[in-house]
Amino acid sequence: MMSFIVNLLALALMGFIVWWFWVSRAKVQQVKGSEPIEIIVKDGVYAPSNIEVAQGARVTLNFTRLDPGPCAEKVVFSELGTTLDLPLGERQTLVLEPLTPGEYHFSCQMQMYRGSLIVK
Ligand SMILES: [Cu+2]
Repeated sequence: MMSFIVNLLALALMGFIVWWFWVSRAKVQQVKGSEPIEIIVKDGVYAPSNIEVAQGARVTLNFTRLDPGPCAEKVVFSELGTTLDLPLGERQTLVLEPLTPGEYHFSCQMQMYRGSLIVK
């Protein structure tokens, strides 16, 4: 009986690990070439929040804000020194020239909503 419980716990742990890795990988959206990326701002998050783009490609980000919170009204790209205003319900486009490889963060003004752009 005891070994049955231990096996069951081990199985549950394995399931949890598989789920954890699957979910964390699913959070990164990979973009091919220079196709535009649609980002929805809703319920305190950017979806997708982790975006991977290829080096040398122009990056087009389309933000649509559905979150009425005043916090969501601007998206700030701190490393790039760029800010984009996000009127509620309107799709706003930001075009970035090819970036050097690295991670570029974007957030709301108070850094509560966060995302990153990974250039590889
Ligand atoms: Cu905020």
